Amino acid sequence: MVIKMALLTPEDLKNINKQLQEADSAVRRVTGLDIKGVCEAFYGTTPCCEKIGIVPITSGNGIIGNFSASLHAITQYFGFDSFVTGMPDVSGYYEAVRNKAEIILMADDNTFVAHNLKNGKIANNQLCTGTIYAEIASRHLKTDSKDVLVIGLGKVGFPGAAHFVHSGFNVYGYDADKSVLEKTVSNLGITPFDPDKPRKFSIIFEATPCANTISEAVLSENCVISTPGIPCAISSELRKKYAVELVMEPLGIGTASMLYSVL
Ligand code: NAD
Ligand code: 2YG
Ligand code: MG
Repeated sequence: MVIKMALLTPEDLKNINKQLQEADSAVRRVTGLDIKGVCEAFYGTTPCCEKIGIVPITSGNGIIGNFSASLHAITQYFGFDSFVTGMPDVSGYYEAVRNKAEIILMADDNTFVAHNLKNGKIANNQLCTGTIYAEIASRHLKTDSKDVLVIGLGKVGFPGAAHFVHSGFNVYGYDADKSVLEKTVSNLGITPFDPDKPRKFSIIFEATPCANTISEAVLSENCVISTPGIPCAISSELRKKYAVELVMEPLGIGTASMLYSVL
C-alpha cells in the first residue's frame, strides 16, 4: 500500500529557534500562556530533567537535512537534556539507550514517535499535533464564540476536529476529499461546511498540505488561525487585512505536545 505523505524540507526548518520564539509569542497573545504552559495545563505534566535521545532514520526517503538538528534545538528550547546519536537506525537506537536516553525521538516517512522507555508511554506526532493546535485555538481569549471551522480532516486534522468536539465546540468541517468529509461528519457528528455558502469564523484550524485553503469569505477581524499545515493556509495580504492572529510552526509545537504527553 502506498501512503500519501507531505514531508518536511530543510527549508521549512530554517531558523527553527526564531520560528519557535515567534510561535511562542503568538500562542501567548492568543491564550495568555506560552507553548510550555499550554502543554503543562493540557497534559498535567512537568518535565523533570528527562534525557532525550534523537535517532536519525534512513529508511524510505531518508534523512531530512536539519530534522535531527531541529529536534535537538527544540528539545533544548523546552529545557530538556538531549542528544543526537552519531549512528542512524537500529545502531542509533542502541547508542541512545546505551547513553541513558529515557525518551527516544525518531521518525520515518510515515510515523514520528516519542517513546518514554521508563514508563512505556508512546506518542504519535500527527495525533499530538492536531490535538495541541486545537487546544491552543480553543483557548482563544478574545472570543465568546463556540463555532470553529476545521479545514483538512486527515491524520492531523481529524484528531484536531475530535478535540474541538470533546471540548464542546460547534465544529464545521471541510475536506477537499468528499469521502473523508462524509466519514468525519458521521464519525464525529460535525457539520459539513460548504465553501459555496461561506460564513465568518473567529476560530479556524487548518491541517492540509496546500497553500491558500482559507478564503476571505470565512475570515473575521482578529480571528485566530491555528495551523500545523505546511505551506501556510493564508496569504500575507489577507493576514494583514483581517489582522489575523496566526499560530503556525513546522515542528516544535507538535514535538512539545508529544513530549509532554509521555511524561
Ligand atoms: P493528510 O494527507 O493525512 O491529510 C490532509 C487532508 O487535507 C486530506 O484529507 C486532504 O484531502 C485534505 N486537503 C488537501 N487539500 C485540501 C484543500 N485545498 N482544502 C481542504 N482539504 C484539503 O496529511 P496530515 O498528516 O494530516 O498532514 C497535514 C499537514 O500538516 C501536512 O502539510 C503536514 O506536513 C503537516 N504537519 C505539520 C506538523 C507540524 O508540526 N507543524 C506536524 C505534522 C504534520
Ligand atoms: O530521521 C530523519 O531525518 C527522517 N527519517 C525524518 C523523516 C520525517 C518525516 N515526517 C515529516 O516530514 C512530517 N510530515 C512529520 C514531522 C512532523 C512535523 N511536520
Ligand atoms: Mg509543530
